[in-house]
Amino acid sequence: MAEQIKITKNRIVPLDRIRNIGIIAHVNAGKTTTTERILFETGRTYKLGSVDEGTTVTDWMEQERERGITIVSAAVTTFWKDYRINIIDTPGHIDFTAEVERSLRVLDGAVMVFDGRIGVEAQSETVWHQAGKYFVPRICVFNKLNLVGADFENAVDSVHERLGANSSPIQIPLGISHDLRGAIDLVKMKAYTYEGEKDKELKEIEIPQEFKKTAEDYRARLMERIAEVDEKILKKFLNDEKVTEEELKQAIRKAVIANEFFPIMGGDSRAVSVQLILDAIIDYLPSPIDLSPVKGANPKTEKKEERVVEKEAPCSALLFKIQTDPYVGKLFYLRVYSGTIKAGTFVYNSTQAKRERIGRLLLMHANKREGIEEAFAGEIVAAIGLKESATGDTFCQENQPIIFESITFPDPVISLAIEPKTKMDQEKLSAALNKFGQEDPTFKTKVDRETGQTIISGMGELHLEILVDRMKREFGVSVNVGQPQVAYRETIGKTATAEGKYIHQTGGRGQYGHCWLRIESKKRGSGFEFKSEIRGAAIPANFIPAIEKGVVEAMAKGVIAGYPLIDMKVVVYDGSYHDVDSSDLAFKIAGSIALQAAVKKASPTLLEPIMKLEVNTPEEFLGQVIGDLSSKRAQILGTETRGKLKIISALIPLEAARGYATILRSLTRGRGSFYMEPSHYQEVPKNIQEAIIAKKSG
Ligand SMILES: Nc1nc2c(ncn2[C@@H]2O[C@H](COP(=O)(O)OP(=O)(O)OP(=O)(O)O)[C@@H](O)[C@H]2O)c(=O)[nH]1
Ligand SMILES: [Mg+2]
Repeated sequence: MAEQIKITKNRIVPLDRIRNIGIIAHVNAGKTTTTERILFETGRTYKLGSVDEGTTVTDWMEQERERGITIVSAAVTTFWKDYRINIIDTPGHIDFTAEVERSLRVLDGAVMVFDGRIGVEAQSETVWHQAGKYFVPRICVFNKLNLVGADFENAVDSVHERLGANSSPIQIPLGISHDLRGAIDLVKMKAYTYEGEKDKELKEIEIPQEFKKTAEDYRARLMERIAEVDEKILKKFLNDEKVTEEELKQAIRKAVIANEFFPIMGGDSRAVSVQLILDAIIDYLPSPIDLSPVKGANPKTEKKEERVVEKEAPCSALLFKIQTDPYVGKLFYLRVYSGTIKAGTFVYNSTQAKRERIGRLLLMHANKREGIEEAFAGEIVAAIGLKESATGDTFCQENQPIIFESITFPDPVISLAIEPKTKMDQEKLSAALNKFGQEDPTFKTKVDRETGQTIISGMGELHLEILVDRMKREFGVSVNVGQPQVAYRETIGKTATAEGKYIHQTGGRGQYGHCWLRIESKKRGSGFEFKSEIRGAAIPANFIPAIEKGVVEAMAKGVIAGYPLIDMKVVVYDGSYHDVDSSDLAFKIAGSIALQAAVKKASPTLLEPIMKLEVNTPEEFLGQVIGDLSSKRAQILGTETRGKLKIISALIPLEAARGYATILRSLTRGRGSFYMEPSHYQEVPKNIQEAIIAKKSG
């Protein structure tokens, strides 16, 4: 049974005492470790868990515990000094980027964790910009400063250099590596120390003599950076007037919330010093009201509208995640922005213009939950009982509709053919695929027209491997798995028009669907657009959605090699109908026929995923590594030196980068490492294209 717990006896706190925080970072930086220690320090867990032993609260899935990585983001609630802190621990692996994206969409602030031995890494940059897209205020934490090779100075510089962020430490470590024993707070100008990882107490002391000069220098730098963005501090700074602790704190807070300043701190995430992170979250990251009012658009008037973040306002919420749960069915995660949502009542899904009943409401704490009657502005809760709502939908009061900006997810880049081992597995497989499709917007599935095989696609090999593993464990499905394939796309090169006719009139009621389509190429990454330019009565308006459906279905199937068509605009501009014989079905088929015909005339072409690649290698192997990349259709963007390593940035087709881990290992005798993530889609060179199409058509 799912454990029932009392998460929050005193969950209702004033809005300015709520923090909705995400922990985000490069893979393996220490997010889960930090979260676990936070739960320990705040008394939510009595025994400190460890990623390495598979005993943390937030990595609760079997696969997470076995592999020591985070796969799904987990929300936990905790209390610190009368503040309620809701934390979402996110995965770092790029294959699970959807989890980060949706978390960032609904969080008010983030703690960005970096490895203090390396500084800002390639993926840190990606996550940083992802957070920037949603304007999420961030605190930078460098952890693992207790380990050999930790270098705080270098880490601080890397934030400036690689992220271009206005940043400065608000705390510096007291000692480094084996000698790390606390931190110095540059706002209070006090030191905080502890003995070792087992120590439960953080003691405030005067700054030790040998650290005074460094602390003063760093404080001067902090003042300078804050003066750049705060007039009041600037004035005092120029006049050499004293700035009080409270004034500085308020100025930092204001600048952080405005995304104008990013405070840096650091330490050991496995020590009592994470209390300092908790204090920083309270002091510098926004509460829901700091971000009030929230903005959206009225679906009827399309005018911009706002909602004040308070309990009494008209309700509004965003559905950011759906998760199937073995005990209660589907959990729909909502961020409530304004007003109050009550269990057992109807809310309006303004994105789909449908009413939905909220059966129950739950507060989540990793995989534990507690039933509640009402959810208030500022909260993140899970609802049960919704039927048709999808990730990214807005809920609101029906007579005061608003739609918030939805969430966009990247396209899958890699696919895998799977085959159920027995007939019984087939049925269970459908259930599993259905569930994964709903939970995970970066997971897609389809049946290959020629082979009849089921093709699943996702963000990377690890992503698909985990899903196949979950099929086995959660659904008891055994499947044969093929080799991973690159997920190509199709698009068109020019405008074309074509006719689609589906007309059968042989006694009784016939079929009559007829339309003319014009298709136009769109900018890469801009997606699909459908428009009707039908004037007069060529086709009655009620059949237009059926044509669109036919178009969408045909696009999903592809035309030249069976890969989905993307980045195009489809306009229906003419056609005809029959009073009796016309139906949705006939127009849908006509739409599909017209689309296929038009694409054939529009210079169709294949697109392939291009990956952003960063390789770290000792200098002695630089030549070989670059040589190898050049032979793989890679485009070298540049090389730089970081410490003893050379860093190569490149763009490389995913197809050419397969098996790169093995290749790099042999090229660099195991001393090189790399990071890769999807960048964009690009046209496949014609000669390769022909080979792919030939292979596809047998
Ligand atoms: N000594 C030390 N080890 C740490 C610290 N933070 C994390 N670790 C170790 O680093 C490894 C990765 O830590 P995680 O907390 O799983 O990292 P993560 O960022 O959650 O990883 P993903 O969620 O998979 O991206 C584990 O072996 C931790 O024990 C730290 O501050 N000090
Ligand atoms: Mg983790």
